[in-house]
Amino acid sequence: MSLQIYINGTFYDKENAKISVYDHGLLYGDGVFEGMRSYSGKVFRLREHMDRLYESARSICLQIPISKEQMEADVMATLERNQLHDAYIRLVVTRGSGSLGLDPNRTADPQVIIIADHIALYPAEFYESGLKIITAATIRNHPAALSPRVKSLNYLNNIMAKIEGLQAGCVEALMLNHKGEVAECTGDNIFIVKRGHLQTPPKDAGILEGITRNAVLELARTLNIPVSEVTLTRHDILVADECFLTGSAAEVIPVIAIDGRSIGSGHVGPVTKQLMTEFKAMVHR
Ligand code: PXG
Repeated sequence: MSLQIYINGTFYDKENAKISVYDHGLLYGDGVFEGMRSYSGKVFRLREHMDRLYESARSICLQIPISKEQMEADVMATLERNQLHDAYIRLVVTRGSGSLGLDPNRTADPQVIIIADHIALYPAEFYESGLKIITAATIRNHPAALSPRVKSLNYLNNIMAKIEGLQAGCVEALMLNHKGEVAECTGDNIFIVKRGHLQTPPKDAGILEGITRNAVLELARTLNIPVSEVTLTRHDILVADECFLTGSAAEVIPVIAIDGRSIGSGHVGPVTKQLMTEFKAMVHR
């Protein structure tokens, strides 16, 4: 049986899961999304993903046609329908189709799409040896242009930075904010360890408030690792003892070099290793 895709409460074969070319999600990137993971049939922090999705939608004046509870149930139904236990779940809500033109009032039918698929993981080697990343010249969205807190369908900004990374042979790239401070990577939040102290940029650095980021902050507190959300510059990354990234897809992934320069020993550090192990345990609890 082919993969079953949810669109507005109905399941379609992957080949037949289609939306209009007039959809403003396609025409203008007008919509919001979430990327989630399920482990042994349980979606990690489903409620937090729902909260962020509905906040993203509210921020762009998009009324999601179903309740959070219904959406949660529909996510679970999509997993079940596809008999997936360890999956990647992409939830998309578009503004819907309408006439050409930016005016969102000319659309009437927001499309709710849920795709549950096998997850394409980074190779194990990245976790064992760590990633090498670069600093992208493309900065993160200016918060006064489009808040980075909104997980919108308009990801070109991050895609441009991703292209810079790929052209330099790196799968991730660091993005600075409009003030030149460290924001985050193209699809992951960033942490450093300095003298045993865990640090990550604050929400107002112009980042997406990652659900994995928040889980790692919680973990650190329970493990009595000193932690702060503090403004970081590229200098702080260059002189850090350890560095790692967090994201639903990547989980906790070590970074051992940036812009061709080793971070700390140039090997995966002990705090990073501890948090990788503890996070793995956490998602299965
Ligand atoms: N920053 C940005 C810009 C992101 O897009 C994160 C941080 C990490 O957030 P979470 O909540 O996942 O810890 C993201 C998340 C994909 C994909 O398909 C992207 C994300 C998550 C899952 C899948 O590219 N980005």
